[in-house]
Amino acid sequence: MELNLRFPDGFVWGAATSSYQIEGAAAEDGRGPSVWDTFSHTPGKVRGGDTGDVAAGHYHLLSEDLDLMAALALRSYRFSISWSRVLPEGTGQVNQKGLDFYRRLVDGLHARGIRPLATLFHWDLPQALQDKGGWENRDCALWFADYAQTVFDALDVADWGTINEPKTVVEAGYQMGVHAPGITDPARSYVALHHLHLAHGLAAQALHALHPGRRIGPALNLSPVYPADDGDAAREQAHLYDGLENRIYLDPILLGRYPDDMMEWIARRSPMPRHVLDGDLAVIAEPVDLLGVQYYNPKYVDGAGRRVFKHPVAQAEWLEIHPEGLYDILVRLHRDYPAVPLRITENGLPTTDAPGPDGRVRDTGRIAYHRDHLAAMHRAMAEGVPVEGYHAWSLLDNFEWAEGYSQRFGLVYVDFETQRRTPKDSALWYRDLIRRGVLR
Ligand code: GBH
Repeated sequence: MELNLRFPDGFVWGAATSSYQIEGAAAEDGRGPSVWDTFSHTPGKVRGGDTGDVAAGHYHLLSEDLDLMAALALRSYRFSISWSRVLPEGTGQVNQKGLDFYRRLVDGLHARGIRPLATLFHWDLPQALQDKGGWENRDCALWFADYAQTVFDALDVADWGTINEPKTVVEAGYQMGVHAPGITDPARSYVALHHLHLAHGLAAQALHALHPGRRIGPALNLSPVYPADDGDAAREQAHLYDGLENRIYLDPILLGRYPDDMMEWIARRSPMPRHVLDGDLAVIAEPVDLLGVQYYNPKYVDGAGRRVFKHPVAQAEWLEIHPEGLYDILVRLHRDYPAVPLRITENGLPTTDAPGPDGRVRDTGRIAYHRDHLAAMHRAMAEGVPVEGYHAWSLLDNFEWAEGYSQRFGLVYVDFETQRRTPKDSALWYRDLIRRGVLR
């Protein structure tokens, strides 16, 4: 069925990546190790023993990848900066070669008329800082603000993202231990959360002080939480889980406070409340200029607080497919929080499609996924939700963290033996959508 949904002129169509997932060149040109180098080289942590040592080779294929973005008609490219490429020790001496790589990237984007959206932190903390306690150390927020100032001054970028998905750092990095730094301690996880929030706020303050007119915001992965049935118990559990999934990330930044029910819940499990010092929330609530929303899946919880699945699941078993969840989250953001331009900074699907004999990658499932989510997003926009752009995750197949190279989220297929890039059918579909401005 034809949808015929028109998007506003100037809608920011983009794609997203992150440094450790695509760059490779892990030990080249002075880059220092990050927690993900340590983690991926620890046996048993990543499927198949995969690492980001080479990844999609983007560090060496920069100009080819820039041309690819232009060929796909992208108007925006969301990438992240490897902190330890710029500051190998995390603080102190700047590595000019590392900074130059991002200068070439940004210049190359401007030359092609593609807007950069630079993320400061997509999980690859310098190992030297982890050795000093990482995000559990309050100083980490100050180290982050110093690093942020270095790249703010060096790069001609108007739009900035602070911390990618603090929830994933908290849950995967500090509770389940399936991401770096591999900790399994809820008590410590919420201390890290507070310092991630503080880091965000300090960087936002620094940008506003040093470069008025530029914009900055977080990139939060949000999931609408629905009760799995009509009972009171499920409704109560859904409210609790909404706190853990969404409100503890949104409220401090957008409302200047941790939710009361969540602070009680956290206080029973973590010393975190003692780490919230006078004045911290004013820093964390530095007004943001844009809010990055990353949407993949909803959550349903039953009366016992168990997760229940109600929709088809992708190759990634956590990724329950429910496009209406994007509509729900957008409408809720517009209702519950002060107005701020929204950017979908990630949304995407892994598929197993590979080039056929004719070289084509027929990833019809990915096309359907993006189409359905864009239709849901368009419906929210038609009701007044200010969404200014959408970034598909991801431009390229890449290192999918603990899943290694076994899950491919790219619009572009990457042969990890040859580093050859092949735009999938979804990439060509997306290019045509961008050119036309109408979702069919
Ligand atoms: C995003 O995370 C990331 O920003 C991006 O780097 C990543 O490649 C992309 O999505 C696709 O995954 O939930 O127990 O299975 C999305 C949220 C949180 C989903 C961690 C996978 C793994 C632990 N992710 N989760 S589990």
